Amino acid sequence: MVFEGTIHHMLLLHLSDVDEANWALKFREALGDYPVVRRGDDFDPADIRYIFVWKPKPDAFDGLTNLKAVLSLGAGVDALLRHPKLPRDVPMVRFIDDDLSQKMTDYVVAQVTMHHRLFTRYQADQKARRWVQLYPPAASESVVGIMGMGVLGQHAAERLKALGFTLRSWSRSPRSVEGVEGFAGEAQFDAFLGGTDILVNLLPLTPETQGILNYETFSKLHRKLDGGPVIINGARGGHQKEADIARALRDGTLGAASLDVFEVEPLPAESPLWDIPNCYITPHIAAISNERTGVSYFSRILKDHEAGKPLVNVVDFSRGY
Ligand code: NDP
Ligand code: OXD
Repeated sequence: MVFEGTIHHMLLLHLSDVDEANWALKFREALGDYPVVRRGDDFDPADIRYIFVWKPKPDAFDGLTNLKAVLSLGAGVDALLRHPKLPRDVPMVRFIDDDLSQKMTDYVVAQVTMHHRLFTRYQADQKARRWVQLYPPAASESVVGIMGMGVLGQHAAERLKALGFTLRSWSRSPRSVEGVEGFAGEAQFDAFLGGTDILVNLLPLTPETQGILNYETFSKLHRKLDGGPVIINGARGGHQKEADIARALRDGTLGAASLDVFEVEPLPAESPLWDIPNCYITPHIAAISNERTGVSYFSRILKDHEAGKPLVNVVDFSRGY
């Protein structure tokens, strides 16, 4: 592939909290003679055509006057969209990847099956040396409600279906997926919750979905089984009200919670959630972007775009995802 005037076409990496040097190495291998630079390198910002970002600093977009696309390492772009200097006239491409979907599904399946099999209850019994045979229901008798029926929600639904769970979903627009009862929009939210035993959150964080995992939501869930309803949040901490989760876990409105994301990350040491036995905490590791597949995905997008093809998986700024 020939890039006209290569010196004026560059990819800039601006990644925080991940191994940027390694990503740069892999991008250089994949892109050949297409220049790849990092923040500290000597380059003219006007030469940057693509910026690949994760947790960008306030000056990330300064001087990038010839930017053609913002490439997001994250599948979720909520933080990026809140960046005060994000150029709103430049398209943003988010990460969509089989490896990422598989990892998120692994997380969701692990948590759903753990709660379905009453793990919280048996762990407490084990600690108390108590032998009480309480039979978990069949998978088909447990209704898993997935909020967010996009790339990740649909992937998780397929795997949970194969395990025999009864499934329902909630999205912004109606979604028709075989074997999944679909609900859409605010008007159907309560009906969706009313039949859900185990609630899985895979929504993007937008002004509409902020704080959606709150006490009122929990009190509308269905599960009457030992322990009560369960929530699993693999999406964003901004979706949840942690004070409400702690209260609901303590008063029995919720039976258990699996949380991968938090209002403040890292979760502060003084958070009450750490000490609640039926709260299962993981440090935002449900689905970490893979360097190999990430470089392959974004290199393909960059090369195609340089060759005149349209960008794919472009974020809709008006929807916020
Ligand atoms: P998608 O954009 O593919 O899917 C979003 C889904 O949410 C769509 O079904 C959409 O509805 C629905 N939705 C959006 N807004 C609303 C609303 N107001 N009411 C009801 N439904 C709504 O996203 P992905 O599946 O790729 O990713 C989901 C999120 O997962 C990401 O935004 C990110 O925050 C999180 N994530 C977390 C990771 C982790 O490690 N913890 C890793 C990767 C992602 P519609 O179908 O009508 O458009
Ligand atoms: C993502 C994440 O959005 O890792 O990809 O949270």
